[in-house]
Amino acid sequence: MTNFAPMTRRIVFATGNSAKLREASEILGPAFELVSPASMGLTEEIPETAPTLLGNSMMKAGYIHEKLSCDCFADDTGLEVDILGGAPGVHSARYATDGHDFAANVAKLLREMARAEREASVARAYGLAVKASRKARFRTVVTLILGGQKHFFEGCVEGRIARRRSGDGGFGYDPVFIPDFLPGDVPNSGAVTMAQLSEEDKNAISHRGRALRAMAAWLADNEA
Ligand code: ITT
Repeated sequence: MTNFAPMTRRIVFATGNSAKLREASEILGPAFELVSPASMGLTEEIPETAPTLLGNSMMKAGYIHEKLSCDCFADDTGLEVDILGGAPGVHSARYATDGHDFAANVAKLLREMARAEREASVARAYGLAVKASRKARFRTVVTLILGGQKHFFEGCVEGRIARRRSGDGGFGYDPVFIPDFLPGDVPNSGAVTMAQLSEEDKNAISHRGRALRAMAAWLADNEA
């Protein structure tokens, strides 16, 4: 009997964020070997100046495809907070500073939300029907470039923003994001943050997990 080893797809993930790369490798599993641009000698920052998540994910994947002429994918992720009118959204990486300062971004988010809640309570005192919801969502848009053609995938997780940080897993805004549901569609009654989940549990419910599993399923269906 002949045994065929399962094929591994080698593909460049157009990111400079090592936490994302690790998560994506876990989500996609051994069927994929993810390669970072840095490991191919491309160490400059990949531009992401578009006004939308879709535009930025296309820009990042397009940049790597142009430089390295290879199949690749990129994700652009934003945290959309209702009381902030959808901010920080596409500006999530550089919300507080020009760099990717996770702690400063979280501090600014909590400050801005406290300010918006104070404004809403003043408005309500004057009889205005102003909502002050801490509801939020992470949204990821993935652009895959395969044989020069673009394909798009999206993933989203609904939740709310905690009043203080908890947990040291994950990265970015995870310590203040409370997903509505835990794996298995279990309601998150204990207000567990994304940073308090194991990597496996975060990936099972996360925006990135959903978008990348959709990409992997599409590849399995559309390729020999
Ligand atoms: P690349 O563009 O190089 O991939 P980045 O960190 O700039 O890395 P994004 O623009 O997609 O990535 O993400 C914007 C920010 O959103 C990111 O810097 C984090 O602060 C936050 N973020 C992204 N994914 C997240 C996640 O899974 N959990 C928590 N925060 C996340």
